[in-house]
Amino acid sequence: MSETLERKRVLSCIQPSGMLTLGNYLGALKNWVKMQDEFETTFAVADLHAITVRQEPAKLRSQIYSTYALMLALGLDPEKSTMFIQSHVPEHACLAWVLSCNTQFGEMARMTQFKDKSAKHADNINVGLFSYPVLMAADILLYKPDFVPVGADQKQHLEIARDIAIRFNRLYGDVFTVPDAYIPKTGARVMSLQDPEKKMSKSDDNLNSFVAILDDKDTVIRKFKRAITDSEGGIYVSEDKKGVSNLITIYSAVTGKTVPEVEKEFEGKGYGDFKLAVGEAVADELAPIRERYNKIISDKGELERLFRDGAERAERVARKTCFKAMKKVGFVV
Ligand code: AQP
Repeated sequence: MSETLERKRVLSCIQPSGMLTLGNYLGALKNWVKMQDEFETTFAVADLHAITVRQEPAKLRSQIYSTYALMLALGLDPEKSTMFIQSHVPEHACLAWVLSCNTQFGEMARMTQFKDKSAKHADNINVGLFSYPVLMAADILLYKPDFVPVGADQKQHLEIARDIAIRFNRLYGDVFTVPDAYIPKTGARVMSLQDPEKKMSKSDDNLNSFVAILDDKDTVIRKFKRAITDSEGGIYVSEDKKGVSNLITIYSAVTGKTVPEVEKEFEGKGYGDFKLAVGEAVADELAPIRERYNKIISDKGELERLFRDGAERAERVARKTCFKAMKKVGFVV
C-alpha cells in the first residue's frame, strides 16, 4: 500500500472573526503546517461560524480573504492540504440540518461556550450561536477525519460531535467515522496580555489584549511593554504569576527554548528587559510571515483560484458523506 493511502486524516477550521492572533498561530496554525507532512489534511475558513456573532458584512468579507491568505503565508500548502472556505461547500449547512434533527436540546444547553458567548453578546443570543456545535459536528463528520486537533476550549464540542456520530451510526447504519482528539506534542495556550486569566482572542474589544499576526514590529513591542504582569519581580512560571508565565510560554514557543532555559536567561533581570526581549522575538518571528502575506493578498485572482479549487476538492468528499446521510434518513437523493 502506498504511503498516501496509509496516512490518517486530520481536519481543522478557523473562524474569520477578526485578524488571526499569536494565540491562533502558536496554539493551532504552527502545528497545522507541520501536520501536512504526516497526515492527509483538510483546513477550512469557518465563515458560517463567524456569523453566530454579529459581523459587519464588508469587514467579514475582507477577513475571509485575509484569513485564507494568512493560512498560505504561514505555510499551509494547497498542494498538500485541501484548503477551502466553509460556505463554498453547501453540504456543511445541509448536513448540519440533518444532524440538528438528531441532537437533543439538552445536549446543546450544556455547552459552556454558548453560556460564555451569550453572556458576552446578550443583545444577540441567536439560534445559530446555540446550535453552533452541530454545525461543527457536520464540518468534522463530512470529511471522515481520524483526528481533530483541539484546544482545551473545544474539547466539549468534539465530544458532542463524537456523540452525534455514534448515535447516528447506531440509528441508521455506518455513515460517520468517529474522530479522536489530537493533542499536538507542542502547542501553547496563549493568554490575553491584558487579562492573563482569559485566553487571547481575536474578537477581544481591547486591542492591547492580543497580538495580531500582521501587527508591525513597533505595535508588537508596544503591546508586550503594556502586558499585565505583577509587582513581585521574579521571572519564573507560577500559578500566582499568570502574566509572567504567559510571557514565558510565548517566548519559549517562539524561540524553541525550554521554560527552565528561559527562566535562567532572565534570572536577575527586570520586567522591562524581559518584555522587550519577548516583543522582539515575536516581532522577528512574525516579520517574514507579514511579508509573504502582503505578496499573497495583493493577487486576489490567484487567491480566488486557490480557494475555488480547494472548495471543489472538498465538495467531492463532502457530497458523498452528505448524500449517504440523507439517503439513510429516508430522503430521495
Ligand atoms: N489563545 C489561544 N491559544 C492557543 N490556541 C488558540 N486558538 C485560539 N485562540 C487560542 C486555537 O486557534 C484555532 C482556531 O480558533 P478559532 O478562530 O476557530 O476560534 P477560537 O478558538 O474561538 O479563537 P478566538 O481567537 O478566540 O476567536 P473568537 O475571538 O472569534 O472567538 C483553534 O484550534 C483554537 O483552539
